[in-house]
Amino acid sequence: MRRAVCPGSFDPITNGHLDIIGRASKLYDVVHVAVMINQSKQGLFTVDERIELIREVTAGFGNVEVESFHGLLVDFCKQREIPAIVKGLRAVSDFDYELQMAQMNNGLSGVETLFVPTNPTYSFLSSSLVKEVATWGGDVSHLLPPTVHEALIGRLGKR
Ligand code: COD
Repeated sequence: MRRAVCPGSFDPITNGHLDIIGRASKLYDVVHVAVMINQSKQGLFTVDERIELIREVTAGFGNVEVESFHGLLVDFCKQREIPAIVKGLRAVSDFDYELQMAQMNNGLSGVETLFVPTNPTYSFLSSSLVKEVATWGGDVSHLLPPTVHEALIGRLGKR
């Protein structure tokens, strides 16, 4: 069984994330989506809400498992015998930090990182940018799956 993990904060999942997870799901038998818990970062959505949204929008792929993890990504991989991390690369600006993490993770445990070039339609897209634009009333409906967009508008409306 060939396994890989797509890790992230996913606060919330965007079409950019979904594109990478979908492409990984064609390359691997099982793709684990790991919502990594960062206690120093207050999210707009709780970890459980993010998991729920990811499960809903990845259900159609048929081979995606979603869970949260508190700790090092390499420990998540070790516990589940996952040899590969799949990451999307948006731009050269992503590369420096992604390379550092890939080398650190490989040095810590031997896990490999595979980079998938972003779909050009989503190369500027991040969860934080989507939240900022939506907060000020900008239209981000084309950048998120419909259920995620609905949840985002609902959450921002309640604040
Ligand atoms: N197009 C393509 N890919 C995208 C896009 C897009 N528009 N947006 C995001 N992605 C991909 C990228 O690969 C990105 O890395 C990933 O989705 C997740 O993105 P975010 O923004 O949800 O999450 P980040 O960047 O906050 O995630 C960072 C991690 C949680 C992966 C990282 O901090 C981590 O591994 N933490 C665990 C603790 C750990 O092991 N630390 C040591 C690291 S060496």
